[in-house]
Order: sequence, then C-alpha cells, then structure tokens
Amino acid sequence: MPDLIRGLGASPANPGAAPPRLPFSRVTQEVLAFFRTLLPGRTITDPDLLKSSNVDWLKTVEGNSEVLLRPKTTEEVSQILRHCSERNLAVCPQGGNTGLVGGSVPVFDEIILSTSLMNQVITFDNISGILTCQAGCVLENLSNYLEERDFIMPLDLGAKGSCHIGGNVSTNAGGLRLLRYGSLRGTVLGLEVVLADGRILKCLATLRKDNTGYDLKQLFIGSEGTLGVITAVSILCPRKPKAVNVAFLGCSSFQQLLETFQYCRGMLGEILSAFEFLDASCMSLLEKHLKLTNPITESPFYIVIETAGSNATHDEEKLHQFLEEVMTSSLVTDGTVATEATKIKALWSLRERVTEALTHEGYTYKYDISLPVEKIYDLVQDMRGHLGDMAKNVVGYGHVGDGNLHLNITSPSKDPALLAAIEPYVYEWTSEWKGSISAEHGLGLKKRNYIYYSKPSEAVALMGSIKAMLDPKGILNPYKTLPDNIH
Ligand code: FAD
Ligand code: 2HG
Ligand code: ZN
Repeated sequence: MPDLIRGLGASPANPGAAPPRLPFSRVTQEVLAFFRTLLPGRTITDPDLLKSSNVDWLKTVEGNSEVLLRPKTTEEVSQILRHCSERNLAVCPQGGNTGLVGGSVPVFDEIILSTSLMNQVITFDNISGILTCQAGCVLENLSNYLEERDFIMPLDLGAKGSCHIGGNVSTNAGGLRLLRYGSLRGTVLGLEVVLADGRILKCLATLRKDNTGYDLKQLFIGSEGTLGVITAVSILCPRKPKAVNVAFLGCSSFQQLLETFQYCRGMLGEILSAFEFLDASCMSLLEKHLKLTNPITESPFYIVIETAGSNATHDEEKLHQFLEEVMTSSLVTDGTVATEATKIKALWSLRERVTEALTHEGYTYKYDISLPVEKIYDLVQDMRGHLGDMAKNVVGYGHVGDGNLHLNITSPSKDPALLAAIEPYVYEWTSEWKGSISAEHGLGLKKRNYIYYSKPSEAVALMGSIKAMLDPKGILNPYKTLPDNIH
C-alpha cells in the first residue's frame, strides 16, 4: 500500500467514506433571497424536489443539500459562484447525475448547481461538423439533433438518455465509441468555464488546430467539477456512417476472445467502431433481472463488435470474411449479426444494460480499471479466487478495445468485511501491473484517497497546487477527486 494512503488522517479504515465537513458557511435566508431574485422559480428548496438531486444514480451516496439552483445562462452561473465565493459557500456542480463514483451529489450541505436548464444548441457547422452547445444538453438529444443533420456525437454510453455533455466532459467519459473516435481530450475543441470566483473563461474555440499557449481546456476535462463549472462545449462530430453492423459472438475462453480481437483489428481495420465484452455471469443477470434473451448458444464470454462505414456492401463483405475466419478457426463458437436498427439496438442492450441489471442484485462494489488488455480478465479470476464465497457475484465486462475492465462485485447489502477483502487488494493488483484505478469514471468521493495507486505523490501535489490557484477557498465540489491530505 502506498505510504501516502496509509498516512491519510481521515477514515484510514475506509478511505472511500466521507471525511469530516470542512468549515464552509451555511446557507442563510439572506443567501436564499439573493438566489430567489437571481433565479426566480429556479431556486429549489422543497425537500421532496431536492431528494433525487441529493442521491446518486447507484443510491449509495446521499447528501443533505437544502438548495438546488437551476441557472439558464453562463452569466447566472457566474453570479452564483461569485456570491458563493464571497460567502465561503460550497457548491456541487451536477449534470445528469449518472456518475458512478459519488462525485455528482453533495456530501453534506453543498449547494447543488444543476445544468439541467442549460440545454440549448448554440451553433452547428455542417461543413466542419463542429457543434457548440450549452453544458446541460442531454447526450441522446444531441445525438438525435446531429443524426437529423447526417452527423453523430463522437461518444456514446449507456447513460445517454440522462447524462449531460458537460458531465461527460467533466468526467472525460469514455464509453462505447472511444476505440474509433478517440477520447474527449481530442474531440473537445473548446470550453466555456466559470471559475470559482465567478470569472468567465471563454475558451470556446472551434478550431482543429490552436497552439497558442497552454491548452487550458484540458485542465477542466476530467476534473469532475473541482476546478470550474463548464457552461458550454464545442466538439468535433463525425459524419453519420451510412452502414452500421453489429455482431454478437460467443467465445469459450478469454484467450480466444483476445485472439478474435487481433483478427478483428486486422480484418475490419478502419470500419471497426466498437469491441466490447461481457462474461457469462453478466448474461445470467441480464436474463434474470431484465428478462433479456441471449440470442446465441451459452458461452463463457460474449463479444459485441460494431462496424461503421460508408459502403454497406463493402462493410458486410469484410465482416463476413472476418466471421468466417474466426468461426472456422474455432475462436468463436456461435454468433449473430444485425444490420437493421431494432435488432442492432437489442444486441447493444445486452452490453449497455449490464450496469442496470447489477443494481437488482443488492449492493455493488464497482471498479473501473485500465490494464494491458491481455491482463484484464486475470483480475476477475484472481478476485473470484481471493473472495471465495464472500461475494454473491464477481463479474467482468467492458471496453476490450481500450483495455478497460469493469469489475463489479455484488453482495445482498453493504458488507464491510467484503469491502476489506476487496480493497486494497484490487488497487494493489492494478498498481502492480501499472494500470489505472480509474479508467473512465473518475475518482469522485469514493476513490479520491486511492489516487496514489496510479499517480506519483509529486503529480498529486501539483494537482493540489492547481486546485489552490483556481479555487483558493476550495468551494468547488469539496471532498472529491483529490485525496483528503490535499485541500
Ligand atoms: P454527473 O453525474 O451529474 O456528474 C459527474 C461529475 O461531473 C461530478 O463530479 C459533477 O460535479 C461534475 N459535473 C457535472 N456537470 C458539470 C459541469 N457542467 N461543470 C463542471 N462539473 C460538472 N461513463 C463512462 O465513462 N463510460 C461509459 O460507458 C459509461 N456508461 C454508463 C452507463 C450507465 C448505465 C451509467 C449509470 C453510467 C455510465 N457512465 C459511463 C458514468 C456516467 O454516465 C458518466 O460519468 C457521465 O459522463 C456523467 O455525466 P452526467 O451528466 O450524469 O454527470
Ligand atoms: C459501462 O461501460 C459503464 O457500461 C458502466 O462504464 C460500468 O457500471 C459499470 O461498472
Ligand atoms: Zn464503461
């Protein structure tokens, strides 16, 4: 275990638990009066209405905020933050509240600043494919908007119906298309951000190339609301592919799945847009809780391959050659292919809805790990051996193409003994193989104190200096991302 983790003052037995409340001010009647004047009808204090914004998607972290603000404009966000900064009031920025690490909800009484009414497209250039929009646009709405114009968003994830583009950028979400279109660090061209003291940083460039000084937007991508509130995003969008195919395949070992991946990259090349996997335990949960049907023969592993290209005949020909190769060499035991939208959606559900299926099993301990791709399933198998019958389920799924494993461990309810058996074992295992303990979900509240397993102490200290420079009072999303020994 890294020394710095051992040395943490707060909750050494459970580094994911909340630390003590920091000495921020409390919301007073005078503060509420200011907000009600600034945001009439959009300053929510009704406890019933606040309930869902105080609890995370997984229902594992619950805060006690007494006020939810719903600004519509950047200027309003600026005035909110100026007021909070002057009065030392803590703020929790919130998008669609689909985050999985307890970052999007208050820990104590932080004011919730929601982007839900900042949902306007600002411009779309159908020559360059550059979209500029407010941060609260729901990802699926943006996808629909673009599809009508023959373009698509460069990212896609199971939470698309609720998550906001501002939340996606703040977590640097990966998702199902990263293999093809790359990370938001490449596709986001500009951001508008309100800093903790209310200053507005207008870096909403719409240029592919811009080497004028430091690339400040990168600081806010993936900073989980701790350095500023993103109010608008400009993003480069690909053309809508003319032909999409999805194959759902079964493999009898993870080694065969990896070999299939090698063939896939070689034979599908430029048309490959996703290579995802789930194991048999995931499939059982999909069948049991969501009543989804396995379309192929039962297998230890399942693969979802998507191709997206510009010529249906060419793409189908390539896909069929690939399928023939992997089936005749017995790498793949069974499979089905979809070219029609409804069937494509049904096959994708088998991968996208695993997270939802797991919520029906009780409490889920979730790990989002990057590793060399050939190691990713070893962690699942080692964890099964390590936990024996302590856990109800130990399942593995994720983004093979990105070397990103989602290891999920369930128990009927929260179980401290099980948690003590999983952590730090899972982090030590990951660190030993030079992996990342947070591939795409961020650190939030739950993982903040484990940062040292993936980053050297000098890097974490520098992150602390950047935080102190941009948010000297520490009002933005306190208790998140950075460990408790850095404020
Ligand atoms: P929230 O959950 O509201 O917030 C997330 C973090 O960003 C918080 O720290 C919050 O304070 C901060 N934040 C939100 N908006 C802003 C803003 N405008 N300015 C500054 N900070 C802000 N993630 C993946 O990476 N890949 C996946 O494939 C994926 N699939 C998912 C599937 C399901 C079913 C679910 C429930 C979640 C999934 N996630 C995935 C996790 C989650 O959806 C993403 O992290 C998403 O990007 C969060 O967006 P959001 O709008 O819900 O943000
Ligand atoms: C996915 O890829 C998401 O489905 C969620 O990132 C993963 O719930 C999880 O562990
Ligand atoms: Zn994922």
